Amino acid sequence: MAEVKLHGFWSSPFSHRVIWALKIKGVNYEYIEEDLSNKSELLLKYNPVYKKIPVLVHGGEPIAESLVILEYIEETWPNNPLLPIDPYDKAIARFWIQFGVDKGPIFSDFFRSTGGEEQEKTTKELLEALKIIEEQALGDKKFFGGNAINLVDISYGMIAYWFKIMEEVIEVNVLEPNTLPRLCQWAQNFMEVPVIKENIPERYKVLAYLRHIRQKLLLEHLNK
Ligand SMILES: N[C@@H](CCC(=O)N[C@@H](CS)C(=O)NCC(=O)O)C(=O)O
Repeated sequence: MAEVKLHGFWSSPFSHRVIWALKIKGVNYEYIEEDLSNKSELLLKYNPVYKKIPVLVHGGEPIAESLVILEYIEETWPNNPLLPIDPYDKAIARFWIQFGVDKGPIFSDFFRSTGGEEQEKTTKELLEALKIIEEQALGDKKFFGGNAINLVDISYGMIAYWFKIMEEVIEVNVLEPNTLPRLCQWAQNFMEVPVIKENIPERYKVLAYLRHIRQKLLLEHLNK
């Protein structure tokens, strides 16, 4: 089999999407940790457009953007399918993955907001988006994929782990059993899946890292 390499960053939810998919498919790969403050020549060569991780390199050919990589993995290693076979069901799964992309900026706005009206606004927007995900995409299912996780679950994995740590850093709770009971239960179910819980960065390290980023954001805000 052609060699598979993954350029990633230890705390990145985007890297972890790819790691989870490769593990589920049983693909052996070499992991290359990038220093994002001093990106490698290879990363810049492989992803000259965005200069971001993750980048998957298969047989020397680079693929960038985590969701594009996930689709590539699904097509290249069709065992343990992560998308429905039925074209309509597949389109619906892709719709929800795209919804997550469209709502992505709300998550970073939530983390970047520094209190007051701005915080209230981003919290409200986030709650609305999460309610839609809970009611329309998840419903009463255990996972977005039904009884097992699929690419929708993997693409929303950030909500189950990193987002909870983000909430702790900024001391605002949105994903709570009284407001989003089914999504909370999904987060718990997702984190209990062996391939997920065995492949996440350590909580205390992510907490320290996000606290550090938050401090920098607050300082920037003060110096404006
Ligand atoms: N849309 C991209 C986002 C990837 C991304 O934001 N990667 C971050 C790390 S979490 C990165 O490489 N940042 C370096 C930079 O922006 O210079 C994806 O889904 O792969």
